[in-house]
Amino acid sequence: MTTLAEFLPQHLQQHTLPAELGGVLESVVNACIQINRQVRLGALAGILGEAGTGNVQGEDQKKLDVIANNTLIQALQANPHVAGLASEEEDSFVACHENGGYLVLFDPLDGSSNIDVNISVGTIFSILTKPQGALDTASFLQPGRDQAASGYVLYGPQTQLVFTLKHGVFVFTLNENGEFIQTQANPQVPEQTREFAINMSNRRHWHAPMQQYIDQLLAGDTGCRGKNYNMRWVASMVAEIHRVLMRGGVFMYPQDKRDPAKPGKLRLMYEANPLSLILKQAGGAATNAETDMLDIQPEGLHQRVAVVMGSREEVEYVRRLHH
Ligand code: P6P
Repeated sequence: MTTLAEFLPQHLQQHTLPAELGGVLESVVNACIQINRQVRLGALAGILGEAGTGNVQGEDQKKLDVIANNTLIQALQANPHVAGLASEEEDSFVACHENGGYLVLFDPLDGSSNIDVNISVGTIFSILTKPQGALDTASFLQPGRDQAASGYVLYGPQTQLVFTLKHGVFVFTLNENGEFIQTQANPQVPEQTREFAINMSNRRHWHAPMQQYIDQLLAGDTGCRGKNYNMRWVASMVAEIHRVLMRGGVFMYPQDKRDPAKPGKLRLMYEANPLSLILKQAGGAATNAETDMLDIQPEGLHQRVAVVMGSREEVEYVRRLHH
């Protein structure tokens, strides 16, 4: 049974990765262990319900959104190798240590609408190398391909940590002593799938190619795809993507015709890029339906993007329908 504390130094050395990168990952993980304690207690800790505040996304914040956000900010500000951080919950980036070599972006508690009804939520993180020169917003606007590391913690029936330092994907499960124990190495996303995840209630708002694709899946073995499909929708991206990583599937949040200026609901920097890197490292695919997700040049910290990611065969099929 390998603990994270045993695994990380070996992995860093094996791939000649900086110890500081491991230290930044550990700061994120330690914050998530604290968040986990609050999530698990729920009402017993008096942390369910609305915080009575809103975030830059125009969303009402849950108490746990604020707690998770503050926990991560405090943990990262305490690490001298963190030059700056950007949170989905914060208007702009937060400068930390001038000589730090890394930037950390995170969605502190994704899927938080599920918290009050005891459905899985997660923390998503992305670690970038800080570019030379003064820190500003542009320092964070790096394509997903340039991430140094990314991952998530899923607060589900088990609390699991999944991350990549771009040399494979590793899965750890939190034990009763509060230690992450490695439980899987290099899961691979199956190339084919019979499972798709989408919020069907938005069908009338999708563009024609996505409507066409989903209708083909719903036609099952009577349609051109020649096989029956199953649908899942948890409304918690971390839970969906973990399922895709473990058993395949295609997760989609398409562009909505109602707002042509808004390419999608999900955030490029805090959701799409970190989770796309994980899936790509595990043999999956990720696009905005047109372009490889990791090639998109970000234009803003809170940029939104359409998302199609998971089993390669389906993602490529969707991409062809959009060309
Ligand atoms: P909808 C959660 O709010 C989130 O950002 C993702 O975790 C999730 O996949 C999606 O939005 C759910 O969106 O429109 O179904 O509530």
